[in-house]
Amino acid sequence: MTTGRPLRIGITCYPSVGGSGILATALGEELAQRGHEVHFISYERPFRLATNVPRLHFHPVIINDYDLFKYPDYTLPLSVKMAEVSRDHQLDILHVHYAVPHATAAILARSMLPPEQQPRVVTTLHGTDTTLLGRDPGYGPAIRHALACSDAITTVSVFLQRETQRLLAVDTPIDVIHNFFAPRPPRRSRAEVRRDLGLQDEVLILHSSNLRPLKRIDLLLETVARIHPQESFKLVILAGGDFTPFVDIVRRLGLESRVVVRKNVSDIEVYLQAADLGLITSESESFCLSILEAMCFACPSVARRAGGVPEVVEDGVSGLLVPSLDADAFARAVESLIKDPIRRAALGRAAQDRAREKFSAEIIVPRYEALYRRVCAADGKAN
Ligand code: GMT
Repeated sequence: MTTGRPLRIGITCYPSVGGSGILATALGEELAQRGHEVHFISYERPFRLATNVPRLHFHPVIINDYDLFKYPDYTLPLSVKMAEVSRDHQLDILHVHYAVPHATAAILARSMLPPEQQPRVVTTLHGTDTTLLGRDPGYGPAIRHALACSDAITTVSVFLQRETQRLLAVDTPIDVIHNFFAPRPPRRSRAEVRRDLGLQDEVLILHSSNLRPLKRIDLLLETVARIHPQESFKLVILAGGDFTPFVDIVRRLGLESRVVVRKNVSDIEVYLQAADLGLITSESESFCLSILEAMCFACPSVARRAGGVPEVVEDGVSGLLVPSLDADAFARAVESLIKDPIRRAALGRAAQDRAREKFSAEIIVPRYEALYRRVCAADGKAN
């Protein structure tokens, strides 16, 4: 339960499969459990958002399709809905996850309201909103403006804090609040899931991502094709995107019997508890929630040493980090853990301890609450 009066918090995020939406959803649920009123505002109900939870509300943004527009606009209807929810529910805070277009919409929403009805705007940057869109001349100035107008900015890693300062020249202090993951009890047993996947003694390697180019699915497949012996593992890909472009690579590499793809899985815990090893071949990650999800189930990952990943995984202690995007180096690291179940289990235990000590809801959610109270106290709104 919260200390101080419960807050009224609006949260906007992408509702579909993706780390920023998962984090925002979990944060909203945790805040509601701690006694705050939480209002999600998005074009769809976030896919992991529980129903029938006290103090948790969802407000859909309706987008009309006008022939006049070549490209449908989301930012304006979103800002109108944000202003409406802020006014009707007297929001203290509008917390937006992923700057584009959410932060811009929040700033616009706030300026539509009279001063006494304006919520404080907190923007959490998750990754490519800085590292990709922040570099784009068509977006960078708008992102910088929205950040400058936000009452607080957070990033999910020190890496992303520095990149935001470097690429967007932001003067406002940026708080680093790492991600957390609050696993739900799996709805099926490990043995059952492994049986369904056709597994016997093979090591289950798990990859979970939206499959975008930055995730380097080509390298992931190239890596597993180089693991010896091939019969020692199966790779399960939890795909939050279209896998069709990679089917030919699977065929060319002769991986048909080694790779299982599951699409748009919402109860990822079912697979996390069945996995032995995570494999992430992304060029960069500001944090990599997928690694943390696996850590919570004592499953260590092999990943590239880049971006914010070293803040999550200590190389050789709670996982293995590979210095470059090299399929052989990834394959040797994975192979070493396939062959050494005792080391794998030790890394997994350390990963789980680290997840609990550094990246649990108990540690992270109070940091967001403290931030909300700080920005509200700045104008005497909530104490
Ligand atoms: O930034 C993105 O590409 C999308 C975003 C998402 O919604 O999954 O991913 C980012 O946010 C996640 C949650 O904070 C992080 O775990 C991911 O590392 C980060 N992705 C990148 O930095 C590429």
